[in-house]
Amino acid sequence: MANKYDELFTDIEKRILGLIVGAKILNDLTDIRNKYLSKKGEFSVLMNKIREVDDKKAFGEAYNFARKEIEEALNKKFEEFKKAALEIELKKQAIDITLPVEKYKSGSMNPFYKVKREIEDIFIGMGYTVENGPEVDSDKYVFELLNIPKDHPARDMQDTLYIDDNLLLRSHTSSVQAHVMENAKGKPIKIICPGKTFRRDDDDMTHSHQFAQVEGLVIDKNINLGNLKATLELFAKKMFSKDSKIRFRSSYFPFTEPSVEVDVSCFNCKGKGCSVCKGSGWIEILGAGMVHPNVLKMSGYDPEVYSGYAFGIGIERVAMLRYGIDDIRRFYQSDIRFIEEFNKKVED
Ligand code: FA5
Repeated sequence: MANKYDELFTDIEKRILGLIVGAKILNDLTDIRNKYLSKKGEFSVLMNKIREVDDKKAFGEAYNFARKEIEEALNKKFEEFKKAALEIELKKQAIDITLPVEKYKSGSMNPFYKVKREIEDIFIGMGYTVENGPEVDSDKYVFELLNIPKDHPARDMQDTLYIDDNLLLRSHTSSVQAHVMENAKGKPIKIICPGKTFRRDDDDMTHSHQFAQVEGLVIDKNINLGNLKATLELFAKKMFSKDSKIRFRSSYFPFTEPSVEVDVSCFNCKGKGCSVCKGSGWIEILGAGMVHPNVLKMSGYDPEVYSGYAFGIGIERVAMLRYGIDDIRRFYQSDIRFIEEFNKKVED
């Protein structure tokens, strides 16, 4: 409420309020506070005059009223400055969500390895274990223990790369069969062995001098051709499509008897005939057969008690069919555009 001492404070209050309004930065306000409102500040010391006045209560009220107005104006301005400073800071830190995102580059797996893993998964699902075998092996394992003695014409079909008279780059993963049988010491076997193979083949769209196979070997009592067929049929259905069919064509491998080439119904035309299957409706993917009694005998299994089947699947060929890849050489050229394109296809 107004009283007779109000005027004592009017001028100085106006001056201080003017300074507050004109303050440009936070420090200006601190200076004002120090200069006028600190213990010995110009405004604070006016309180000392209370000693000289007759109505001390009214003087005190007028002083406090003016001081409160100054403090309120000062605090308000402090808040304004703090808010402005915060806004500037927030703007600096703000994320511009309209900026284009930096493309996240993730690597892609070569389709060859995708298919290799898929093949492994399918057979693991059927109870097979995955074995490894040497890529450089001796004549004994690559040929002799597979019933391919020296000078056997079957060697010509797989003419391969020799390190010396005895050591060579394996021409098929079948070389792992005798190793596995040796280690199993007459016990039942159910394995697959994926790996690189090498042949002195001329490279073309479907042949490479280095390629990969998955060998399968099952040995136990009462294993028959029906088991082999059922296994490969399931493999084809899981690998290609549930409508896939397989066809056995009789063939010849010295280490199996009977021997078969296995075709799968063309995934593209469902057996009607198209350019992918060259009009036949079927595509060859592997060689297989019942393990030859001589092979069993040479590795310590009695063929009267044990029987078994084996198969050798060409991994690149399966990958080509699975993803419609037209040239086997694409797998080895490390062309990132090919791999990225393939990745898109799989994810679509
Ligand atoms: C063999 O290699 C036999 N060891 C398979 C086998 C195993 C038969 C067990 C019986 C029992 P073949 O030479 O047909 O068979 O090769 C098998 C598969 O390997 C072929 O069906 C094909 O998919 C692939 N293949 C063969 N040669 C090449 C090559 N040069 N380039 C790419 N893939 C090939």
